[in-house]
Amino acid sequence: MISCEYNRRTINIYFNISAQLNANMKFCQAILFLSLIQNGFMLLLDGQPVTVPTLRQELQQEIQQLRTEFLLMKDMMTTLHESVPSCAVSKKQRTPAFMATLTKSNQACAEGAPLIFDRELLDTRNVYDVRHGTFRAPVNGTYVFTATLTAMGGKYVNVKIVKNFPTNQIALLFIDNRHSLGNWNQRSTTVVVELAIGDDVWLVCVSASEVNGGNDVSHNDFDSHLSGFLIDEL
Ligand SMILES: [Ca+2]
Repeated sequence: MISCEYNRRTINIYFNISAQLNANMKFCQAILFLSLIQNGFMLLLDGQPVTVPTLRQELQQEIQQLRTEFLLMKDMMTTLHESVPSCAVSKKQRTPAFMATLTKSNQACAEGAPLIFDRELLDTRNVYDVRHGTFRAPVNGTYVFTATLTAMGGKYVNVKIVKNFPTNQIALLFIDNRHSLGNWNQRSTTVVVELAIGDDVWLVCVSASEVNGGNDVSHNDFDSHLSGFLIDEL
């Protein structure tokens, strides 16, 4: 506490942190300056008379002490972060999210076979296995998956999104161009599912299909793709 006495009136100033200390010190010194000019003045610090230079020195020492304590606390926080990564002060991990495309033109897919999106464009938490076309949930939570498929004219596509087992269907994409030789079609589906950590999601061909993709820096590169992300961790 700093006490400035002026005409029998006492102004007490309390401070807790160094930022306020600087402002309070200037305020108190201003009161002292005005008082000396007009009516005479006595300044007490903790009940003892002090001069301005003494007061300044006391305050500078206190500021230095607060700075030292702040640096010590900063070191303690760093140590805590390194020793307990999962605690509240740790850095937040990135949200799981991936995006992959199909690179092959008119990719054939047999009944019961996986449809593998083989060009990975995004995978924030290493959740998508581009070799097998599978997503694996890194945490319990609610996830969104979107699949987009393109069929050339005359082609047929019947593909499902599955969870953990080829028989456990959670979404379906169907395109029948067999009687429409000149027309291409592109279709999408989006599904929202709850997954437990370790659950797998991938695409399986319900019956023999031909899905169009591309990898020649053209619009065909995005004919067919699969993406997914976490929206709410449980
Ligand atoms: Ca990956």
